[in-house]
Amino acid sequence: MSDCLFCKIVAGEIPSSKVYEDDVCYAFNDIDPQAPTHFLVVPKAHIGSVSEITADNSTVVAHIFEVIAKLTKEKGLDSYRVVSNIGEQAGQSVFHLHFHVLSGRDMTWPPG
Ligand code: DGP
Repeated sequence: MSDCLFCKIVAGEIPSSKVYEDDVCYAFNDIDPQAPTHFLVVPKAHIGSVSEITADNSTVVAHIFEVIAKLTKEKGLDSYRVVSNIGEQAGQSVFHLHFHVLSGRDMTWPPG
């Protein structure tokens, strides 16, 4: 999508601090980190949110979770949180599917 912030980051049109990249997904550090480690993993192809996942595109999500498991192992993170906000009331501000990976501090439940 031409007006999507994360599509522009994936395309390299907006700079980002890259954590990982392959043919399917791109991971980069969050601009406003909420924990000592806070990166985002996004599909390269535009999907608006979890609510747009279907049988046709769900393999991308399985792949992203494999990547999260790999990256967190590589970083030595054995406790972390994976979050995806869906819709404005839940806190979604960028409407391109993304998974927050947060680690390095005590976390509370339920989230605010
Ligand atoms: P959410 O609110 O769940 O949609 O998360 C969007 C996240 O994206 C938020 O934690 C801040 C981050 N973010 C917004 N704009 C940029 C940007 O230009 N660069 C980077 N690296 N992160 C961004």
